[in-house]
Amino acid sequence: MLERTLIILKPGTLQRGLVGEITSIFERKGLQLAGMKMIQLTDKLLDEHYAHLVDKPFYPQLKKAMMATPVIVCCYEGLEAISVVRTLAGATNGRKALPGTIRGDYSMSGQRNIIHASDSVETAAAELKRFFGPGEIFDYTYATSGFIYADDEYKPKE
Ligand code: IDP
Ligand code: MG
Repeated sequence: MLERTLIILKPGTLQRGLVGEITSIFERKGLQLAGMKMIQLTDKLLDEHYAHLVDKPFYPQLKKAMMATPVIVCCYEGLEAISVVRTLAGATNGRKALPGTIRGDYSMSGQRNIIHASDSVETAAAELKRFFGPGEIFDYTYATSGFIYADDEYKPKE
């Protein structure tokens, strides 16, 4: 299924000068960039986004770190994009994530782990709505689709 997923380049990605390197991983994989912008996260946005973590003892620290600088939110599109990006991201804890994954290659922390990636169809839809307004996610034909997918996998509309 053609899916869209949300990726957040966390403050560490910006501070460590890794924005280009990390986005190039998605580009070279063949995912299509459908939206991208720099935003400052707020208490309200983070309490919604991390609703499953608000009661955890590490939450205040996580929130502070996520608001330390602006972040870049990205929407990438592709066949099974949600699970493809989760696999590229690797395990939550950078020390445990496998080499070859983004967290495995670029992080040493269970918390400062470089990127966020949506984990299901439902969360992707809710997260994209949370971070992108109307008109900020774009439909356009990726000229190279025919070299990324076989015709029986995916064919863009003419
Ligand atoms: P995910 O980012 O791999 O989906 P979640 O469990 O949804 O992992 O947690 C969201 C974020 O909260 C993680 O990416 C990480 O930054 C932070 N986090 C999760 N578990 C811990 C923990 O045990 N200690 C510190 N930070 C954590
Ligand atoms: Mg998560």
